[in-house]
Amino acid sequence: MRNYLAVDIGASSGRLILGNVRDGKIEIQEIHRFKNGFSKTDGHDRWDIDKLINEIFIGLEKVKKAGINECVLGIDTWAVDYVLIDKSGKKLADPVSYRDTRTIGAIDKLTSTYPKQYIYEKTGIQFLEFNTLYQLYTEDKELLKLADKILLIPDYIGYVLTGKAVSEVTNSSTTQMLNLREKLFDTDLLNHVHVTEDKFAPFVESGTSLGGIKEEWYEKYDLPKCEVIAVASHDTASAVLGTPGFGDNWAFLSSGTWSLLGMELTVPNTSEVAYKENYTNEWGAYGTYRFLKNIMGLWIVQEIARNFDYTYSFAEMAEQAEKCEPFQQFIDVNDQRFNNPENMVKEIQNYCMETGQKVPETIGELTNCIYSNLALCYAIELEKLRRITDRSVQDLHIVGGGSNVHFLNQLTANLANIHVYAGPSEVTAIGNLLVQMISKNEISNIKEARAMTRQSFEMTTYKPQDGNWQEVIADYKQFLHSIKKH
Ligand code: LFR
Repeated sequence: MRNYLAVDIGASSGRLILGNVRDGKIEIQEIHRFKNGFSKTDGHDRWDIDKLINEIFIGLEKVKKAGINECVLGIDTWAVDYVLIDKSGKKLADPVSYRDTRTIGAIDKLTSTYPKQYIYEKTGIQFLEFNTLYQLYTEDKELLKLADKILLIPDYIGYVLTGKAVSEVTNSSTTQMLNLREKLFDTDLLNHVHVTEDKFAPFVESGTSLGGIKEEWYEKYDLPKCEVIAVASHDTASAVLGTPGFGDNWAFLSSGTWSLLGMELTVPNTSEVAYKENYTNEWGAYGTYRFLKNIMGLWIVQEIARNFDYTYSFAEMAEQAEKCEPFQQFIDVNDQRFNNPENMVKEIQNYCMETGQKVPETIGELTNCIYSNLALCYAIELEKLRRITDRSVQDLHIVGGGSNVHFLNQLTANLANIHVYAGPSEVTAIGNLLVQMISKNEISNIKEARAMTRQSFEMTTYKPQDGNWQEVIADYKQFLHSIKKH
């Protein structure tokens, strides 16, 4: 039996998950879990990338201790952020987080000389101020000059482990610098941010082998023999691969630090309406596209937890939220003020005060306020998704850590009037493992992989319940309309 290992690192935590195929089912086991987060150094919010790599080695040593001497390994992380390395392969600085303020105003600045819609038609990627395009635009020019290569986070980790540098396709697409038609970095866009194509490592498909771990790491640590595979290295790409959808009429909601709501397409949609609604076409593994919308997601809840000094677990927060009445206040969860405020609780309370609404005070009220408004946002975006793609969406698969929040799942089913399947929660690691298993011919393709996922992991179903949901949605839309006017 072959052993597969998913290294899955999100913005708030990372884990190493061991996977096997046994009797036609996928089995997973968590080996190691650790915290992640950015902190201010040298004037910017930065990730501690060395610490993350060290955690991978700790996890790998645990694997070896468990008696596993050989495994395949894949790495996925969040998107858009990068490490600059010099000619000798050394990092020039710790990577700046996409939540850093350096890119504020960058979209307007760049697109004042380069039409927005033109960029969209070329790349199919939504305008988010933190896209790599704007990060490079605002990057320290001296540092950029010193850089031999720009490696996105999972590619950098793969490089440190194996010595082989690549630009894996799923994550590369999130830079907003790939040309949909040429299937390469768009040189014209690169010129605009003063970057040349040779600063990127060779472009590879998901499933490409990077070879073994470098000898020097075996000298330093007691590691199993590993072959590293560039999986669908964008965590959302892995999550969508791991989503056990069936047929053509399902949407996904990858629920973690971000809520990514969308559909898998085989042809990108860069229509006028997709552009206006700022939907993205991120490239998936095996020729697919993730047509989706970024919604602020559980980041807000994570920040509330932090403001309360982690007195409450997420399960306790959900429990308290459920005891409160939903829809006590409307907020636009995607308002930029919630991107990285000093204090999330105060930010929410100020928002409610400024808009003349009841101010949430307790942990239950605050969490309820976020869940209620996330569910409203999901319902509205699903409506848009149907309209833009002209497809009927019958099922919604909620996957990732957020799929454990019963209250949010039920609210979503009610407001969106849709059948919700919740789970698996470790979907990203599962998607990571699936690409490894397909590469090793243990599974033939993604259709078979999804069928296996359906058989291997439990899902909870939620059916819409009776209620005045349409009225609530109408009130919410009116609220959004009114704040836009101000
Ligand atoms: C989710 C995610 C999103 C991306 C955001 C920033 O973890 O990867 O897909 O838009 O983080 O990288």
